[in-house]
Amino acid sequence: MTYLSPNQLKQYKDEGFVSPINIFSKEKAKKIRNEIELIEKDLPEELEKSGRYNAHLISPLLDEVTHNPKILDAVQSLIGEDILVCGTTLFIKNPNEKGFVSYHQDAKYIGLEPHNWVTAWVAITDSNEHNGCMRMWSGSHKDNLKQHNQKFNEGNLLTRGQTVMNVPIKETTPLILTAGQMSLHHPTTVHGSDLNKSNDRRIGFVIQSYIGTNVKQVLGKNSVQLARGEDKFNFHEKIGRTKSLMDESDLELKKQENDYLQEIFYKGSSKKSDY
Ligand SMILES: O=C(O)CCC(=O)C(=O)O
Repeated sequence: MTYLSPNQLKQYKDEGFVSPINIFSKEKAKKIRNEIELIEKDLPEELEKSGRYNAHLISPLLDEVTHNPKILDAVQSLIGEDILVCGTTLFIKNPNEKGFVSYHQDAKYIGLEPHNWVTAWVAITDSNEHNGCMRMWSGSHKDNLKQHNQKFNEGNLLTRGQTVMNVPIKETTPLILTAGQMSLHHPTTVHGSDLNKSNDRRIGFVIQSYIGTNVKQVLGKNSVQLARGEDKFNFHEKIGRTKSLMDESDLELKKQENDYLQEIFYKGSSKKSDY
């Protein structure tokens, strides 16, 4: 069992994140990367733009990561034993592209309430300061949600360029991970990431997020998978897990889920004037 240790729990409580946590080997990470790249080769647009959401529905290896018992043990330490998977996102930064992520709080736009949920960022390649790893504003989760300005900028990997202003970037903590490790962050921790200045891709597979069964989607709807325990609330429709790579019906399900997600993102946008 790899439930979080008292020190790790303290780090999460004090800083709003815990990292690094070993999950699988570098060799396993390479196999997962190969599967992602096979999908990109066979279906060139499938994982681009809004297609980068919910790739676990069409990739058996990403499904395996999403339901990995070591990850779930750590998540259970933070949100309890009844756990749903609400979605996943691939954050890929290719070399020589202008990809970055503006500083934001996930809870500002995802519509999941209450905040009994956590995001797991799993490194499929090494992730470090040179290739644009995530950076966390330690302790920022203790304040309320902050104002986000909408700053459209070519290269911003966030849909609407949601940006918290005046982040003390020099004081933020880089989450340096080797392939096969993960970090966990709190819904209100301010975080972002810089450009990839290396010669290789930086690939993060993000379970966004693991939610307690008591959590509702207040901006729209999205389906979930039961990851562990029991769902006594039944707030969300349940979907199954993929059995084969790029299955036709799984591709359709992924499209349906990603359409729901776009509605959530844009509903969030019109409701809140600061987006
Ligand atoms: O991958 C990145 O650089 C940012 C990811 C992110 O914002 C998140 O996981 O919430």
